[in-house]
Amino acid sequence: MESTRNKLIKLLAEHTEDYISGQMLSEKLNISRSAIWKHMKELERDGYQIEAKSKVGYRIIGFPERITENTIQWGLKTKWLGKKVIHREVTNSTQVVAHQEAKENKGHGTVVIADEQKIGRGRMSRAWHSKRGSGMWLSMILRPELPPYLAPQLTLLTAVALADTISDMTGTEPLIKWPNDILFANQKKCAGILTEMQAEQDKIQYVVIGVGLNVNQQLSDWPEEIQERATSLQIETNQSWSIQSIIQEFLCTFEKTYDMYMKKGFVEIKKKWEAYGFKIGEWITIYTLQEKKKAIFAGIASDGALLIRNESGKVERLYSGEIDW
Ligand code: BT5
Repeated sequence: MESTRNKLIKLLAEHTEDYISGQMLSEKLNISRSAIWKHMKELERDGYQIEAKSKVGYRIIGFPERITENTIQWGLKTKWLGKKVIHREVTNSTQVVAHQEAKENKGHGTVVIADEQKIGRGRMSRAWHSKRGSGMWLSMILRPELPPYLAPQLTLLTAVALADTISDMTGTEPLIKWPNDILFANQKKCAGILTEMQAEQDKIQYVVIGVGLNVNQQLSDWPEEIQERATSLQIETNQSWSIQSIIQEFLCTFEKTYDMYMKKGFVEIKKKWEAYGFKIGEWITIYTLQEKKKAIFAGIASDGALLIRNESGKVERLYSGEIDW
C-alpha cells in the first residue's frame, strides 16, 4: 500500500502553483493536522523545500537533489523495476545488500542504491572506486526464467541499456568494451557491470546485476593508476549531471530493454550491442593459456562469447582469455 508520506508528496506536487490547506490534507490523508506538520518537517529534512503560509496552507517549491528511496521512486516511470528501492548513504557494496535481500525477500525488480561504497567490487575481486555522491552505484535483483548458461546475455543487455542511457541523456557516444565496460573513443572507462548469479543446474535462482557509472568526478577524485584509465560524464561533457535523473532514466531504459529481450530473445540486443561495440572489425591480440594470437573482433555470439576471425578467415568463439585491445 502506498505510504501516507508518498500520498502527501503526490498531493503537494499536484498543487505546485497554489497552496493546499492543512485541513484539506488532513481530510484527504485521514491524519491529524499535527501529523501533517510532522511529515512536512521530515520532508524538509530530506531536502524538499516547502512553503507554509499561515491560514492558507502548504506548497512545495523545490524537490531534493539528495537521493532517497522516495526521490528515486517519485516520477519513476517503470512498470516493475524499482517498485522497491533500498537506499544506503554508505555501504560496503550494494551487491552484498542485494544478495542478502534476494535471500530474505526474493524481490524480483528490487533496486539497491548507495551514495558511497566502501568496498565496491569489480570482477575477480578487483576494487571499484565509489566516492560519495559522485556516481550511480546500484544493484538490481532479477529472477529471470532462463538457464544459467544464458546469464552472460544479461550483462550484454545491461551494457546496451547503459550505453543508450548515456547517449540519450548526454549526447555523447559511448562504446561497449566486451564484456562489461563502457568507455569513450579516448578509451577511458566511465562504467562497469558486475553480474553475479545464484543458480541450480538448469535454472537461475536469481541474479544481482551491479552497475557503477562515474557521473560527477574530477580526475583528482581517483588514485593515480585509475586516473589514466577512468573518466566521468562530467569530464567528458564539461557539465555536472543529476545522479537522481540518471538513475531514473537508466531504470526505465533497462526495464524496456529487459522486457524486449524476454519477449523477443537476444537478436535485437545483439544488433544494438554490436553497433556500440568497441573495436568491432579491428585486429586484437588474444592471450590464452596456450598461445598469443592476433584476430579480427567479428562480433558477439548469442551465448555472449566473443566472435573472432583468425588469420585464415575462420570464425571462432572465445569464452575467456586476456585481450590486448
Ligand atoms: C567492473 O569490474 O567494471 C564492474 C564494476 C561494478 C561496480 C558496481 S557499483 C554497484 C555494484 N556494487 C559493487 O560493489 N559493484 C557494483 P572490472 O571490469 O573488474 O573493473 C575493475 C577495474 O576498473 C579496477 O581494477 C580498476 O582498474 C578500474 N576501476 C575501479 N574503479 C573505477 C572507477 N570508478 N572508474 C573507472 N575505472 C575504475
